[in-house]
Amino acid sequence: MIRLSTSDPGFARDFEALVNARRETDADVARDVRTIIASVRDEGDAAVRAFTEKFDRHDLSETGWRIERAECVAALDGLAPDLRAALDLAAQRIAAYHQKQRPADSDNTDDAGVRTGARWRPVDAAGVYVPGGRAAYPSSVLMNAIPAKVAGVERLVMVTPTPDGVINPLVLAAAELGGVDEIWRIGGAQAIAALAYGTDRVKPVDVVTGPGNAWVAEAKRQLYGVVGIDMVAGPSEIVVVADGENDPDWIAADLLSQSEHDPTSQSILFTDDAAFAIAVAEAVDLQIGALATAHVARAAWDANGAIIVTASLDEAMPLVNRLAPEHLELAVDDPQALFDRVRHAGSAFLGRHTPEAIGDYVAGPNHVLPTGRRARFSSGLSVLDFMKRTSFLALDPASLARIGPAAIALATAEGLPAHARSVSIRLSGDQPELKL
Ligand code: HSO
Ligand code: ZN
Repeated sequence: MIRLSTSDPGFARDFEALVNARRETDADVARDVRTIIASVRDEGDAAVRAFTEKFDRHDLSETGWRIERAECVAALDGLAPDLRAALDLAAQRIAAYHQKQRPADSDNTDDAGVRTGARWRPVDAAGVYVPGGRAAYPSSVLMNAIPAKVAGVERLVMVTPTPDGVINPLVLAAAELGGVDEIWRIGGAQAIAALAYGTDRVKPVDVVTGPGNAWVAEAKRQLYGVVGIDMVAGPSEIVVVADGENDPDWIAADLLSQSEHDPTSQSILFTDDAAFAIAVAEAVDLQIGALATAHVARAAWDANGAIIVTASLDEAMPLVNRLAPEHLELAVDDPQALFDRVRHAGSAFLGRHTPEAIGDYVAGPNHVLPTGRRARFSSGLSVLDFMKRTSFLALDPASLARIGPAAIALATAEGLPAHARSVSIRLSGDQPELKL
């Protein structure tokens, strides 16, 4: 963890180093991923099966390629009642929030008599990637699947690796609640390639969403264009802006909630109270050892954690905007005043009683959010990621006569006479001669 203060002489340089620190894996996976994608494109299921055997250590022809619906229903029915109730609450609240994101179509006729508008429709098929191992989160299944279903996607496909053949029943239960239509026991870059190109077994989809490891992220990046993607996600991060009136234990817990995700996660505290900064650092050290995830949280906090003391919380806000964090907590009495100054953040958590973790699970907004300063130009996963817009226009003789001459002028200036002619041929009056 580094401690900085805006009053330090070298602050500007140190802060820029923090902003620019690369936490995403440096492993050169691009070449391996390119090979995997090419094999799946050329050899289809045979390649997917071979990569699954190599990376996940099971033979799909023995374990089966798909997980049947009955298995998901059984997983859901088998949940402990309190966990079932929690998952139900999460699903309901996520669905309610995302329902309000459904975009409105538009249809207007302007002063020139031209009718213009836009119509939104869902993609036909979407694929959701769900990691295996440590990051196999049922909450993420809901966060990806529910917006797709709210958008109206008819075929929602989930892919998830089952290393050594082991399936996570919580993920299956969440898939059932989220309305997933098809599940394949495949993962890694080979699963993304199968979804993008399609194989004999796995029919292609139009959009792939969901978090994954470096191979999955790279496969999404390389296949973007063949298929739509939500974003390229990096390690989790949180910025907490807190005054000295907070309980240091609460704020320490919030910082650790993201540090425990991954050794590359980042947690940063801004405070205007130097004594509080020390109290939080001590509270983190006390709490960290008691976590079952201590090894991950400690690695992340040691390598990427930061506590930054500012002269005022106002002074912190431009620094927060520079970081454009995935999650931003504003732990003060009047969070709205600070929030009004936030320009870049994936999701903001307002007030002392809004821990980030409540948004990870049950509040309603999506927890798939831009990381690595991508909140400068992008937003969390939404219903719109599963929809696209068709614009439309309709003219009649009068409106074409009003705006057509300008199109002819521009077409002529661009040296595109057929464009000009397709307009002029419809206008009454003199037609330019077609010289053949
Ligand atoms: N905080 C993570 C999402 C998550 N947290 C899932 C717990 N489970 C996204 O940044
Ligand atoms: Zn989380």
